[in-house]
Amino acid sequence: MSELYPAEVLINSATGAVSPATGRYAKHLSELGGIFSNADAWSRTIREENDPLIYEVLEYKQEGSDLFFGTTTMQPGKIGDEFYMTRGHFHEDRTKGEVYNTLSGQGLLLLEDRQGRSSTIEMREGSSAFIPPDWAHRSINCGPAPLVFTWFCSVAAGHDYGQILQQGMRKLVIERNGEIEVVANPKFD
Ligand code: PAN
Ligand code: ZN
Repeated sequence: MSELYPAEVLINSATGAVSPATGRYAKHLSELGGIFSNADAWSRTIREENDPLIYEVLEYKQEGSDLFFGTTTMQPGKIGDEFYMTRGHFHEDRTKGEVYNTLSGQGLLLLEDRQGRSSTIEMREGSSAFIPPDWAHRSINCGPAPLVFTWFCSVAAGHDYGQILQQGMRKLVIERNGEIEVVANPKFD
């Protein structure tokens, strides 16, 4: 096993920049096919807005560590009446949970277990969310500015995207008459 060493990592609350970062990826709208209910609005936005950036993930991980952490920075926007969101996933290892801490912006963390129970936790500056093992989680930017949060997780957790990608989640977060609403996903009726 390689040797682990103490490290200071700087995180910018407004931009989500992680310094030093050991990994990063970005998700543009064209890479998020099937997660938004309105497929026409999805393809129109890709065309008209030139495939906008939806979110970026930066991480800090030491080789051989059991823990790692990083940031997710989500842009504001909507596809039809649904706010920009992450893919959402269960962890591959069903015994591993996670912690999110919101640094700036406002959103909702949507959670769901395998029995179909749903929960939402508000994401706002200073709020931390405990994600229990085996609860799927998706973050949603419901505000006008970027939503920036840190996450802390076990390296062994892994990501299982399959079920959420195929079935969606039981709740949708939409804007209706200027209000943020959590509504039942008609796909589950
Ligand atoms: C987060 C998420 C990140 C992007 O680091 O992976 O916010 O969301 P998706 O992975 O659902 O696209 C996390 O929960 N890691 O376990
Ligand atoms: Zn996770």
